[in-house]
This record gives sequence, structure tokens and C-alpha cells, in this order.
Amino acid sequence: MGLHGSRPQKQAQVLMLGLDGSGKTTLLYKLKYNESVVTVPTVGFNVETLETDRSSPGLTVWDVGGQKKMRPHWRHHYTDTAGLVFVVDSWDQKRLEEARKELHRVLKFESLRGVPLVVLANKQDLQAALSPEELCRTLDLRRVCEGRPWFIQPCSATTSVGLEEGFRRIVYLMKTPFKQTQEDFKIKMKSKGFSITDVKEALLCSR
Ligand SMILES: Nc1nc2c(ncn2[C@@H]2O[C@H](COP(=O)(O)OP(=O)(O)OP(=O)(O)O)[C@@H](O)[C@H]2O)c(=O)[nH]1
Ligand SMILES: [Mg+2]
Repeated sequence: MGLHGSRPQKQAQVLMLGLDGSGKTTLLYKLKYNESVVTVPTVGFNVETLETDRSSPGLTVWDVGGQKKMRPHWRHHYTDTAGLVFVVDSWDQKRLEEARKELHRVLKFESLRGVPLVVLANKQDLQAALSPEELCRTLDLRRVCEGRPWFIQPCSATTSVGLEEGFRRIVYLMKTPFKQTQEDFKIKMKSKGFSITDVKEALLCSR
């Protein structure tokens, strides 16, 4: 899937949220233009379109500022959201509790019920970054995402690693019925020689 360019395509709305400084704007422009931009805290929002493959809608990605004063505005974007991307600074352990609370608060909104979620575990280029498994536990993802298609993707907006995968994953979750995503995952794991126990373990951390 090329995530660049400007071919006209049917669009699906993806809402990108996360605490201030988690890297939303940096990763949006890295994906769109493959450029490392110097950002300032977003007041309001940025919006960009990303192309996907021909069989999927293009993505209109809304990057809404994450500062405390901006968070009450997040809910104005919930209607028509087909996919949610929540960006976490995997290095900043001091702010993980704040990130957990905000994510849980967002997921309680009725208008986002069942909407697929990808958590981007950003800043993996930093040495002390927490792993996706550690973040999965700290953010209590398994419990809060009960009944919702979700995935946690390690990435770095600085190096680009994992960014396209994260957005491919949200497209896949948006396109595929929930039960099917779990079946696909089990088949993939088994074909790679993993045991049933491994599959169950992995499903706890990456649905
Ligand atoms: N090392 C490293 N730094 C990053 C990464 N992504 C973003 N940053 C840095 O983190 C800081 C904040 O990035 P922004 O993209 O402005 O964060 P934001 O989430 O858009 O913040 P708000 O607009 O306030 O919500 C900047 O100094 C970025 O260069 C990453 O993957 N690795
Ligand atoms: Mg920003």
C-alpha cells in the first residue's frame, strides 16, 4: 500500500489522538511527505489525506492537538470517525497514567463504540522506550478494548519504522468484520508454527 500521493479515492475518516508531545504531527508529515518537520504544539488540528490500495478507501487523517486545553475539543471529531489512532510516547513513563486515563475516557464515548483502534507505541527509537507488550499492560488495553477490534503497533516517527504498518492495520481493521480479524490472526500464527497457547497469549496483546 502506498500511503502517499493524491489519486482521488473514496475517503474514510481516521481520528488521531494522544497526549501533547506524543508525536502525532511529526508522524503525520513523515507519512505524507516523508519529511521530518519541526513541529510546534498543535492548536486546533491538522488534516491530511493518505492513499491506500485500490480496494480500500483513502484516509482523511485528523490530527487534533493533545494539550490539556485542546482535549475538550476531541469529542467534536467523534462523529463519522471510522478508525481511531491513539499515539503514545513509549519513552515517557511519567505520563503513561495520564495517557491511560485519556484513552479510557475517549473509548467510553457512545459514538466511538466498536470503532477500530490502533495504538501507536511511538518513539521506539529511544533506548528506554517501553515495549508494546509493556504498554499493553500499563494502558490496560485488553480490558478497555473488549468487543472492539484493536492492535498495538510499535513505531518511530523519527525513523518511519512501523508507521505504514500502523495505518495499514487500521485500514484492515476498518474493512474486516471483527470475528474475521481474530480468525485471520490465528491462522497466520499457526502457519508460522506457533502453538495454541502462543496464539492465545498473542491475542491478549494484539487483536
Ligand atoms: N525521538 C523521537 N522523537 C519524536 C518522535 N516523534 C515525535 N518526536 C518528537 O516529539 C516532539 C513532539 O512531537 P509532535 O509531533 O509535535 O507531538 P504532538 O503529538 O503533535 O503534540 P501536540 O500537537 O501538542 O498534541 C517533537 O520534538 C518531535 O520531534 C519519535 O518517534 N522519536
Ligand atoms: Mg501536534
